[in-house]
Amino acid sequence: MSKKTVALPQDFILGAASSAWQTEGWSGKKEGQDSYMDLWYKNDRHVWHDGYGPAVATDLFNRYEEDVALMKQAGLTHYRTSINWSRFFTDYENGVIDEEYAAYYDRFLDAIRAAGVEPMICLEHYELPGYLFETYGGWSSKKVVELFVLYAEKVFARYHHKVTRWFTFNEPIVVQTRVYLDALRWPYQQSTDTWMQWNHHKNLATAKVVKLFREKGYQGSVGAILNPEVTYPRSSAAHDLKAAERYDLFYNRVFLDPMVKGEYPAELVRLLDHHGVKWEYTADELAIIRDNTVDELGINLYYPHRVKAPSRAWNPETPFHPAWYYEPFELPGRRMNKSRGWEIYPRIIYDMAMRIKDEYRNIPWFIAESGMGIENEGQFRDNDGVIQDDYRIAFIGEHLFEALRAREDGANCQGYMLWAFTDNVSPMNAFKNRYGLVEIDLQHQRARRLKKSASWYRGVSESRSLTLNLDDEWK
Ligand code: BGP
Repeated sequence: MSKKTVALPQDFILGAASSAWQTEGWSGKKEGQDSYMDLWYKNDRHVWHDGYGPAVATDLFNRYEEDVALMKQAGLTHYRTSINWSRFFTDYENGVIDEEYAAYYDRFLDAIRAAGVEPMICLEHYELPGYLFETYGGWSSKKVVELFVLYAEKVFARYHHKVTRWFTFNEPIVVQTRVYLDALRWPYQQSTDTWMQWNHHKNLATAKVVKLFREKGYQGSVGAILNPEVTYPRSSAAHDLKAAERYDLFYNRVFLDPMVKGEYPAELVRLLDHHGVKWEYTADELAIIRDNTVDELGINLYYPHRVKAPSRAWNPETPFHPAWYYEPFELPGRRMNKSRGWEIYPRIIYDMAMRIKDEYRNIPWFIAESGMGIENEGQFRDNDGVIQDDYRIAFIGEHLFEALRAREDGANCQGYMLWAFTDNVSPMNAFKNRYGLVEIDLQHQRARRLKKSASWYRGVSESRSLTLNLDDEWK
């Protein structure tokens, strides 16, 4: 059996991620504290796998002590999650804090830190308050930008001595893409204008929060967690290259450029204008974005995105959608995670790292999510009841290796975080695909059990070295 071993730099993050809405459950939640995700679940429960959703999730709210102990056992150096905006206030307009929820969060953060794990906190991981969604159309409204800044102000004031690494959003492009561009999620409205307005307001909100954090003089940093997709063209022919370049503009650079370089790509603005996409922005807003770029990025990387030039003309009755410029391309023979339908291609980590190094001033960044959701994981349970997730160990090993290789080649990659720490609730897929180092056993009152990968992860974390079984890669 051939093996190779690589060292992890001493300060390299080896962590795991999750979010408030996917774990905490509704215990203690008050009337009027629904998030957008809660509203979607309440309005459209039949699309959620087996009816599971945010209502109980992993019941973290009641079980965080147990989970924090497991963080230690899994060897995490860092843990990323979010604060639930929709539960943090009883009055979003006036910033009246829900003391009960805020106190829970105090205890949770204290426990994480006491376990020697560093918390990293997102202000929003899709937990836009339902009230703001219904009253103002959510991120369509400049009022909501102001209320988000108020929320950030209150959160920083309360927790700044417990948390130093903050992030405004997790995957800020996702909700509006699913709801307004592709109309795949409740309330199923197609409006490319609204999609772009949400994009802009989330960029603006990020810059305003960065500004606030600096003005207050808090110690630490403010970044964002983005999900740019490493986009490969089908071929090196001009029409396929253009498809990839346009995809990159609409889905990746729409956040990467304003957040890191302080401005929207001129070509993106031109194309939006050309296709009549209407979004409201002012010179003052663009100046705020220009002057307040983020300190660091977390990047979620799951699969490669492959495109080709479109083969059919656009239906003139269909409003503009970026797919005007591309069609998905499936690489014959690609290696797949069949449960999730995502291609596995660890090289995306290295390629993204080099792009950030060359095009985004080598800003500090880390892999904020990487992982493998597997259906029916119970089939891999051994006689002792432990899930033998060797496929996850191989997946992490190969992806982590690419991060370390990139770092040796000058990338400013600060670490690797697995999605997810425990199994949890995915949008719609709920508990179907299991991602965790820790199993949540739904048949036994959500009992927690470390999977084989958790012990392996701890070994890597403690030894600061990764050993890859090269034969595994080619099975
Ligand atoms: C990311 C989200 C996570 C998580 C993950 C897994 O996009 O930030 O919240 O859900 O994807 O994907 P999925 O839940 O779709 O299987």
